[in-house]
Amino acid sequence: MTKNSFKSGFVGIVGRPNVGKSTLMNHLIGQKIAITSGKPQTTRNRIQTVYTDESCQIIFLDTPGIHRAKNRLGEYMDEVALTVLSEVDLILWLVEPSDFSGEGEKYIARQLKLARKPVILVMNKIDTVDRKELPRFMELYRKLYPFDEIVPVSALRNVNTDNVLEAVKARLPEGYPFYDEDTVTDQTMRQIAGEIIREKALRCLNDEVPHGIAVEICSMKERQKKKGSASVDGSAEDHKYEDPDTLWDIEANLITEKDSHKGIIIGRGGSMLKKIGIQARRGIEEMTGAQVNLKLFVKVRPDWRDNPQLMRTLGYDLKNRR
Ligand SMILES: Nc1nc2c(ncn2[C@@H]2O[C@H](COP(=O)(O)OP(=O)(O)OP(=O)(O)O)[C@@H](O)[C@H]2O)c(=O)[nH]1
Ligand SMILES: [Mg+2]
Repeated sequence: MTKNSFKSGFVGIVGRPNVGKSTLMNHLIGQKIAITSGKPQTTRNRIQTVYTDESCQIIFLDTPGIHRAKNRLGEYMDEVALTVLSEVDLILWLVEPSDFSGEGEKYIARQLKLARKPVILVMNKIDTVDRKELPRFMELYRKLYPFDEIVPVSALRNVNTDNVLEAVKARLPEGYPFYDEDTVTDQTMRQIAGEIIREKALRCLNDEVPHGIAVEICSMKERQKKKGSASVDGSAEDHKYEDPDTLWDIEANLITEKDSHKGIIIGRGGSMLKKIGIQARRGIEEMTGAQVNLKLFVKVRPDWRDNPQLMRTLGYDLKNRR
């Protein structure tokens, strides 16, 4: 491989909350790394993933949705997203297909102008509208910013996502790969496990409860199962695991801001916590390919989203950004 025949670079995925940034990134790399949910402000940190083929390597940086922050965690998330604009070779601005563009869109357009990078507008969720409307929506966005290209897609239904890859490839600089071809993400198993637990909590809970949740992995240890022993829960379904000899013991805290939320998270007779725990265990088993023994506890940390010290311990630290 010569340098001239290969392209590589960093691509930031930005936009308002809930427009499908993480869903798109997962589809582009063909693996679920970033968690997704129907609730806005799901992604809280920058999440790097790597796509490699024979002609290019694209390093995607998924970001928190840019929004009007209501607490320090929100300010942190906006800062993470805006910092990415200066770190990348190319930007994907994701929007939903509509004729609405408000202060949020104008703010993002201003930040893009300051960044002075090539920008591709990705109009996502086209499965939710009449296709005949798309040219009109695109025209409205074209007035906001001189995009290098506009690509309509449905990340959820995997429609046109190859066109995003092609549009990115066409604009990547020539260069060597930054990572070996087996590298998929910068996230550790511990971080991904924590995010899977948070995703299940986000999806199971309603109203304002999910936004105040954080996950703390207290311990995550791998051990060899004793030969001939049945599964921990006695189901003896070890054949379903890719790695049937390994068992992960995980203890984690679901952190919440209010005592009243603690009761909701635990649920009647512990039913909600059990539901979140079962879904999270299955998700982590898919990720590790091995059996998981997950113990979940609920802890109250009043107003942690406005407490820089607590935020840092929960993984939201600009100086040591993950
Ligand atoms: N109908 C439809 N829904 C989609 C599409 N892409 C994503 N979604 C849904 O939109 C919701 C938000 O998706 P995410 O990928 O979490 O959005 P995000 O932009 O990463 O959100 P934040 O991390 O909160 O900024 C989820 O319920 C997705 O299933 C799409 O193409 N069509
Ligand atoms: Mg996201």
